[in-house]
Amino acid sequence: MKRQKRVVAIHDISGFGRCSLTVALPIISAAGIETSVIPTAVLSTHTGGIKGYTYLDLTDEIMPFAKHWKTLDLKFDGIYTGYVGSIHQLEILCDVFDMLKSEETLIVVDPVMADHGKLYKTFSEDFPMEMKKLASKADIIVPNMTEAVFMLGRPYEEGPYTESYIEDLLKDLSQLAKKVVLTGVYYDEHQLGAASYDVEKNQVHYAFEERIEGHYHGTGDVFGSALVAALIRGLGLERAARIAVDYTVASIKRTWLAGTDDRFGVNFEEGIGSFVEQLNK
Ligand code: PXL
Repeated sequence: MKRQKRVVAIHDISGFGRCSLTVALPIISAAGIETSVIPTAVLSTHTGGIKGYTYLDLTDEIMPFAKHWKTLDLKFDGIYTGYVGSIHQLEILCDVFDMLKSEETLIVVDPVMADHGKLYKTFSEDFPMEMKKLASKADIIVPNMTEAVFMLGRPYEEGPYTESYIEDLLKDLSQLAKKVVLTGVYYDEHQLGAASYDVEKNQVHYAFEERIEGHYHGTGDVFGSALVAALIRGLGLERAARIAVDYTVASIKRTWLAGTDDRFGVNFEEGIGSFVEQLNK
């Protein structure tokens, strides 16, 4: 009998606001993958535009989780990290990767820390260079345009971008990890999507969709979780990125039509069935 795949998602858990673990857990589980979690912090909401959130730091729990799991001899097909609360946590996670990975483990790092040219306000200026160290331990990295340039120490540029700009960025990012999925790519105002690059195949693929106005919180986590689910289900990088873009954009569209506050995350729940159908095709 085929063994069920198992992933560990390492993010914070924000009680309200549909991001990090409240997104990763349902999406990856819906794909039929056993999803374990290491929560890096517990917040009442995410930190993006909502004031007064609570924050319980769980730094001291991360290594004990990993050490306990080591005694259980667990095998992970994937390790997926997102929002990491501090530089100290990044250092711990480098060790956790070494403890939990095996030859078969796919390590996916989404270097969650910035968007639209700005670092999230909880992070200091030296955070991107420390995140770069974690990213360089990954098989696949999933930065947005801001995170990509910040890790490379380059200035942020507003789009629309040119193909040569994007492909140059992908090549530089591939010094960190052999596969790169760059989000927030656009060549004109009507479309938006992801560019993926596999250094071994030397291939760049694009997955574009219609651009929807507004900036919805948590879309990077919907995208990253869908990408991880598709890759662990055995799909190739190009197909996985296409499915993740379609699912994310459909979730944004549904949320936009409903007129929901953009800080409250996107309605990915009502599209989870169609997402799984795409994986099963
Ligand atoms: O979706 C990214 C994210 C995750 N977790 C927390 C955040 C953010 C982005 O702001 O604040 C706590």
